[in-house]
Amino acid sequence: MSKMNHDVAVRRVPAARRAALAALRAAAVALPVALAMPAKAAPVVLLNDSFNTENGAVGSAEYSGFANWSAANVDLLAPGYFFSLCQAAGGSTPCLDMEGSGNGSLTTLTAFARPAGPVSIQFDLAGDQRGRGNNTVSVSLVSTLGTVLFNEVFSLAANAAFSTITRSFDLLAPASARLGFLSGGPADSMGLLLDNVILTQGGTGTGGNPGGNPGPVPVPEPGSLGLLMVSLAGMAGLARRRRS
Ligand SMILES: [Ca+2]
Ligand SMILES: [Ca+2]
Repeated sequence: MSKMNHDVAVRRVPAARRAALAALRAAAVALPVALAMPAKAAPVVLLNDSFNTENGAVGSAEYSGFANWSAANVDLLAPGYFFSLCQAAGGSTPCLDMEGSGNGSLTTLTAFARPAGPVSIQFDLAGDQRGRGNNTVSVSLVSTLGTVLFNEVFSLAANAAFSTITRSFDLLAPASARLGFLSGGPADSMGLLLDNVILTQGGTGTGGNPGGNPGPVPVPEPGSLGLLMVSLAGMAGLARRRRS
């Protein structure tokens, strides 16, 4: 095609057709961009504590020698001290009774310095297994400056077996924060049972069962997926027009 003929051809293309072609060209450009988008960052496990090796796996009342936690009024339930309660709740490894001689507390020794972005807290919680009601556990993530970044109070029936609870949320700003568990309810030396605490940056946890399940497989963001579909449709349309 000579330059003159080409210019004439361009002028004869209706405006709507030119706009459509421009959109298709844009989509064709967007396709490699969509494919080149980095995969969603893999979750980073900041803490994964089964309590299984505490105190040489020997149960202890008012245990405070935790590897990862400062603690008060928390019982380590393991062979030698009421391990049967963990088992009654469906567990097979040491767990914690969140109420020792009084309501207890656990706070991570580490203040986790985190950028803004998603954070997940996961843990297994069970009833006290001794017929006591109204026991609670308050779960919190509190910055070293005292800002409460997350707080929720959980309550379970006395006979409730372990269930895995996961909470995910976004840190709106960078923070250095500690994870804490605080029990409440009637002071009767019987509290909710806790096990398998997992703190994750950037996604959900790695599974609450002893041994841990693989984390969820990352899927493309809806935004990039939509862009990809638009691009593929555009390429297909362009190919059809070239054939016709
Ligand atoms: Ca355990
Ligand atoms: Ca109690």
